[in-house]
Formats: sequence, C-alpha cells, structure tokens
Amino acid sequence: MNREDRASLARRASQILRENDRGAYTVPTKGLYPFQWNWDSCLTALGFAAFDEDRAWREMETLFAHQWPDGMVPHIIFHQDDDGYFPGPDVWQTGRSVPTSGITQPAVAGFAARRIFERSKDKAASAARVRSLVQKIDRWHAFLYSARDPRGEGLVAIIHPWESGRDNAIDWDEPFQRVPSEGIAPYRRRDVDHADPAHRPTKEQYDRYLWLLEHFRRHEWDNEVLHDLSPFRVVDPGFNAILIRSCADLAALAEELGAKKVASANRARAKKGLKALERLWSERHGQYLCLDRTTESLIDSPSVGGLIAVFAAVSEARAGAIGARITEMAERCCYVVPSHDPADPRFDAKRYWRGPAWLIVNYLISDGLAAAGMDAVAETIRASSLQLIEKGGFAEYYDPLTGEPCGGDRFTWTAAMVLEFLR
Ligand code: 9WN
Repeated sequence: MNREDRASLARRASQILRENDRGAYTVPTKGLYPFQWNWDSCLTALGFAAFDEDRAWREMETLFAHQWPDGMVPHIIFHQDDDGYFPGPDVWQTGRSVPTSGITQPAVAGFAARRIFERSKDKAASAARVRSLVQKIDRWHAFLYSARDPRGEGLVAIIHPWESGRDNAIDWDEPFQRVPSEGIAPYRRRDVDHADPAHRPTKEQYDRYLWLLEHFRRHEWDNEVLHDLSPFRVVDPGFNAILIRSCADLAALAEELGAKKVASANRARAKKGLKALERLWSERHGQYLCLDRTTESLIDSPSVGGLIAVFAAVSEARAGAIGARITEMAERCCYVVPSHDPADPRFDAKRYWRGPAWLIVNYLISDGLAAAGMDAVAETIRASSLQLIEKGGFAEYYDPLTGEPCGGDRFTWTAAMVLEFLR
C-alpha cells in the first residue's frame, strides 16, 4: 500500500469514528448497537488518540463514570432511550441512575490507558487526566479477582458469554447445556432486524443468555453471590490474558505516576495470573483452551480465545506455538485470524464468533506476537487485516475464507484498529 492509499484509509477510518461519536462516547455502529459498550470504547479510544487525544480520554472517562460501587464496569451504558436493541434497560433493571447492564466485558482499559499515555504529546495534561482513571481501573481489577475468582486461583471466570465479548463462541456450547431456558419472559430480538439472522447467535443461545440475565436479576445483581450461583462459570484464556496484560500495563503506568500501591498490587496480580494461565495450556492443540469451572475440565474447542492469550507476556515457547498455529491456519484460509479453527467441523465461516475474523482480535494477537519478537507472524496478521478492509470496508467481522464483510457496517472499533495498524 503506498502513502496515498494509507492516508486515504486513515481518513475514512477517522470519518467513521466521527460519525459514531455521540459527544462523550461512541456507539459501535448505528442501528445495531446504539449505546456505549465497554471494550469497544477502550479500543476506540486508541483510534481517537491518533487525531484527538482529549476525545480519547473522554471516551474512557465516560465509561468509568458508570463504574458500580463494587468496582464492576458494566458492559453496556444505556445513555439514551433506543428500542432498537434488545435486551434494553427495562430487561436488565440494574437500578442505576443512568441505566447499565449488569455484567462486564474484557478489561482492556489498563492496556489502552498506558498506550495512549505513552504516545501522548502533552504528558502533563494527560497525567492529570489519567491519574484518576488509574485508580478506577485498579478497582475494576480488584473486583474481577475477588468476585470472579473467589477461591483465589489467579484465574477469573466469566458468568455470561456476553462477558467474554465472544458471544456465541463454540467454547460455550458444552457449558451452555447446563443452562436452562424454561420460564423466561417472552421477548423479541432486534439484532435480526439489522443483521442477517444466519450470521447471528441462534434462538436457543438467546434463550439461555436471557435465562442467565433473569437469574442474576432475581439475585439483585449482587456480585458477592453471582459467581457461585451461576450454572455458567467459564475461565476464558482470552479474557484472562487481556486482564493480565492490563494489570501489567496499569502497574507500569502507576509506577510512572508515583502510585506505588496500585503498581505493586497490579504487578502481583499479573504475576499470579500468568502462572495460573498455564493450567489452560493444551499440548494436543498447541494453544490454550477454556476451562469449565463447574466441572474443572478443559473444553475441547480450539478457538481464538486460546490465541488471544499471547496478548499477555506468556513464555517464548507458548508464544512460538501460538505463532505457529496462526501461520499454519493462514495456509488454510485466505484471511487470518479465524475465531475458530476451520479444521474443526463445528467451524462456521459467517456466524459471528464461530469462525469469522475480527480486527480487534487481530490487533490484540499481533501486538502480543510482536512483543514476543515474532514480527513476521504479526505482520501477516496486520497485512491480512488491511486487505480485509480494502476489499470489504469497515465491517463488524469477516468471513475468513472469502473476505466477505458481515454484521454491522461502518463499525467503530474496526475503524479504530485500522488507525492502529496504520501507525
Ligand atoms: C452483546 C458491541 C458488542 C461487542 C461484543 C459483540 C457484540 C453484543 C450483542 O457487540 O455483543 O454485548 O448484542 O451481540 O459480541 O464483543 O462488544 O460491538
């Protein structure tokens, strides 16, 4: 790609961020997702930082203004009424003054804050803003390691598939069999009004998403009890690696700002988490797998969750194996990284998190591989990502076999990742 093409791509990406900007937060895309989402916002902040640092900090500040008293940062903030999305605030009923959902999402804020701060052109102004964010991110990390790892194993569990950010991954099929679907209130989905139903999660999955939601609601969103009361408790290597990386990055950032306590607490969390991650390694698959905490067994599902693990500072051997898995998959599909191994008969090229490639995932994996010194694979992922954009525009996700754009269009975090890949 020549300089002109790069500049034009960057312009188109910034334009999407501006289009989806609602002043103090961005929506992931018009129509399908009309509110603020947690990890979308943190990754979007990286995109804003490329041309408007103030707006980047504001994106994260808005998200953290809605942190719960127990430290949880919710996965959706319903800033405005909009009945184009289901389930809305009337279903969640979390009792917050500005309504929010009652579950969380991958904790990528620590990583994003450090990266934006490192690149900041006005360090003094940024330091003043990031200081209070650092304390809030630390409280979120503390929440996760207490509420979602009540026995102090060093690995946190998600209690709802939406928390992983990979809603209908094949990883959840087995544990989902234990989640009932009887007795839920009748409902009408809205996602299928905006996106092809054949590319979205199934009705059986939505029934269970809602059963869990209603179960947690009956327990008044009390995070002291939800982990143990949830029939769905899964340790996702991707979710944990993102948290471990954010802990390590928050520690470094806090150190620089002189917040010694936050620095040492997060260094310790990262160290313990990294060690515990080993339990999820599968020699047979050459990657990490999810662990079902209710049965204590690994889930036989080679998904991208186990490759995102390289976003944390795993050993050279583990990073090498993950790099090799991706190189080998790149030979089998046209575009990397598929969200599930195409060699598995359960792979579904267009169905959301059961096969398609996502730019945010590509970014996390390539960043981890580059940090581990595996520049060639990181570059393969970067090149593949930019090809997908040039061919299909800024979609929510892509068929990794054909490059066909799928899901929502003019997608905010996809655009933000393009700005990152173009740096
Ligand atoms: C549920 C906003 C979000 C992303 C998730 C993605 C999808 C929501 C949905 O959209 O999830 O949170 O309704 O499908 O799976 O990763 O944060 O872009």
